[in-house]
This record gives sequence, structure tokens and C-alpha cells, in this order.
Amino acid sequence: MDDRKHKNHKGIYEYYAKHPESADEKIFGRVSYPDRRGFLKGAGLATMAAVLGGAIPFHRNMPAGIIPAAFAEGLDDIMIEGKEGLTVLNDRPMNAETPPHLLNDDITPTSRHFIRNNGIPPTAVNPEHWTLTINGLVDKPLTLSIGDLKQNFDVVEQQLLVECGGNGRAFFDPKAKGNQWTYGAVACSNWTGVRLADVLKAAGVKDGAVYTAHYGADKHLSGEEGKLPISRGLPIAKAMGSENLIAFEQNGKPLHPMNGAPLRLVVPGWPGSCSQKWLTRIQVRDQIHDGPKMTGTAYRVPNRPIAPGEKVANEDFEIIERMPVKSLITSPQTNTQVHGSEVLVRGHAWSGDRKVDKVQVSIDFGATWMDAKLSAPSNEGAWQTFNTKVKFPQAGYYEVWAKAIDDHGISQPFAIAWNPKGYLNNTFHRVALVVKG
Ligand SMILES: Nc1nc2c(c(=O)[nH]1)N[C@H]1C(S)=C(S)[C@@H](COP(=O)(O)O)O[C@H]1N2
Ligand SMILES: [Mo]
Repeated sequence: MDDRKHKNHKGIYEYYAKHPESADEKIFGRVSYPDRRGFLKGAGLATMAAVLGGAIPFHRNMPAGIIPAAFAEGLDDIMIEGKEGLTVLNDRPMNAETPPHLLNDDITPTSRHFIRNNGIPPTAVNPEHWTLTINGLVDKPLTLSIGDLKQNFDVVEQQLLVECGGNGRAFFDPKAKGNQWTYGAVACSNWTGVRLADVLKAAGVKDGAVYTAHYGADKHLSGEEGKLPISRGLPIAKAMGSENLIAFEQNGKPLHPMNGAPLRLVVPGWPGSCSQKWLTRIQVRDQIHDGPKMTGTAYRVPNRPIAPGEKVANEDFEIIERMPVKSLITSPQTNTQVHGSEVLVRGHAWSGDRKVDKVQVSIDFGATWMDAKLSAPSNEGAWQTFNTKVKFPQAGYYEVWAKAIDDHGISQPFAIAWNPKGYLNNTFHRVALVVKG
């Protein structure tokens, strides 16, 4: 299995013809130029030069709308500014995942943090003028600048796991609609910010509070004013956990524009959709939030195992809360040849709101398992890293499987119950190796 086969090799000409603005966005990353109607129609010569790797001495001769031949090979993953090696699954909205072997670092570099957008990110963001409002069922509604957050609250740095609820969707049969995430809609960066709980406490959460509602500055794909792409929330008890951050830095720098700059929630171990990006407001509610993507089949699963393809009544769905125990093999890369008879297997494991107790590795399709060495999480909400040396008895084709077991004794399953939207796939990660001996 080749990672590349999942790539969306869309020709750049076709792409520019259909979606000039999103093509710009994909190629040049952040849309920080106020007046962009397709890069190739005008502005941004400096950016183009940066992407091409040099200034363009004859730029005055370039016909309007010409696409640099350097790009004629098609869109490749390297072209999201500040991102490297991501596999683009969708261009509008932008969705891109990270191949497992690029997630080998203990702390995920920003350049390798996946992107999951439901709408169109805000442009021309100014962190100086950004505000966050806390309102609803609180004693004292607050409107805070990022400076206020830094000044009035403890600033903490935490390594926190973000995983999309749909990570692994590609492996459901029958197929579930939505982005066909394979393994890489997960990351564990270092986030700097203030605790969500501290800010809620400062506003004074009133008796009767049930749920938060999160709002961001991104726009609905339709462009319709006031229509939100996504607004999700948390049960108050979870929101009050010390693990959740309102973050303004990612790996020691301002957030990447696609990861929510200048301000976002990071709610580790719960569906990534709880971690509102481009965060502008948190409302405290006396009932479960009902914003876009909180209801119907969005981030909800049937309350019982169902047959593949079975229709389920709306009232039989429940909101996904913590993400299940899971592991990912980040080295070796799948489909590599091993020269010699042993290899070091390395990866990460996590279980939402819990610790992982054990990771086991198998090279014989699950007949026997060996315990891997497993690190403690660097803080609550971080993934744990495992490694073990495996020895192959002879040359040939092997699959390395990993299985994590959490501190409640719950293990990753070999197979998972089907659900209509393809959420929560935590089956074993399997890596193919050809041992040459
Ligand atoms: N405002 C806003 N916040 C959002 C989203 C979005 O589309 N808009 N997507 C959510 C989903 S579904 C996920 S999985 C995470 C992904 O975070 P990332 O793009 O930084 O990896 O952001 C969440 N926060
Ligand atoms: Mo997500």
C-alpha cells in the first residue's frame, strides 16, 4: 500500500479554473492579502517568488493568468505555506492529513499538524485586535484581548493531542461520506495559552450551566452572512477540566493560520471538532448546545452496535465525547524494505481522558504479541511514545501491528462496529514491510 495513492492529484490548471481563490490558498497558504481574486490575476509577486524559490526577473512579461510551469506537475502537498508533506483530501474546505511516518516526532511540528476545516478561514487576521467574549449563563460577561488573556491568567505550555472524530474513516465498509482520513488526522503539538477553566471561572459560571457553545470567525462555504460552518461545545464538567487550553501559540510561535490563528481552543482527547479554531466567543448554556455539527449524524454515533448500512433513528444517536484508545506506528514507514533481520518499531498511543498502560506489537498477524517500551505522557492530554525492536525469523512479507491498552483495560479492537458517518475508527495500525534479510 502506497501512501501516495490517497493523494488527490488534481491538475493545477483545472484547479485554478474551478476555484481560483482556494487554489491560491492551497498553494500560497495563508490568504493574508485583502484583495485576492486568484493570485495569478495579480497581487503577490513576492509570495510567488518565495514559492518558486527565486525572484522572477521577467515578471512584467508574464501573461495575466499564466500558471508557472514549475507547478504544472499538479498540486503537491508541499504547497501549503508552513506545511510540509501533508496529503490534501479536499480543497474546499481545505482538509489535509499527515502520513504516519511524518508523525514520528514526540512533539508534532506545526508544519506537520493536519488541517481540518469545515468552512473558509478568516483572512487578514490581526491578533492585536482579536477579542474573545465569554457570555451566556455567567455572572460577569467578559470580552478579552489576547493581551488580557496573557496578563490576567496563568499562561501554560502543554503538549496536547488533537484527533479528528473521523480519523480512520477511509477504512469503513460500506464507505462513510466525508473526508477519507486514513491515519493522519491526529497530532500532538505544544500549545501555549490559558486554561479554559480559569477564564470560565473568572466570568463566573452560574448554577444551571449545562454546556458551552463555541464560536469562530470562519465563514460558511456558501458565503452566506451569519451562517456558521461549525459551532460545537462541551459539557460544563469537561470544560472545567484543567487540561483544556485557549491557545495562542503552537510550538512556541503564533498559531498557523490553518490551525486557528490567532486564538483557538485545544480540548485534548475529545473529537477535534470540540477545539474551535479562530475562537471569538464562548457562550455558557443551560442546555446541550445545538449549533451546526452538534446534531443529526454530525459527531454523533448510534447508541448501540448496528449492522453495516443500517438506518438509525435520530433519537438513537449520541454525541461523541472522549476519543477511544488508539496507537499509530510512525516508524518504519509502511511499504519499506528492511535489510537485515530486525527493525526498531516506534510510534505513539493515546486514549481520551485516560492513560495508556501498555502497547503491544505483533509481526505474525496477531498470533503473538510483545510488549513495547512505553513512555509516560509529558502531561495530561499528551500522547505517549512506544518503541520496541522486532526480529524477523526469515526474509519475506510481514505486517507490523500495534495495539494499545488503556488504564481501564480497554484495548484497540481488530475490527470496529460500523457507524453511518465513519467516526471513532481505532482499529490496529498495520504497517507492511518486506524483509530482505
Ligand atoms: N472554527 C472552526 N474550528 C474548528 C473547525 C472548523 O472548521 N472551524 N474544525 C474542527 C475540527 S472538525 C477539527 S478535527 C479540528 C482540527 O484542528 P486542526 O485543523 O488545527 O488540525 O478543528 C476543529 N475546529
Ligand atoms: Mo474533525
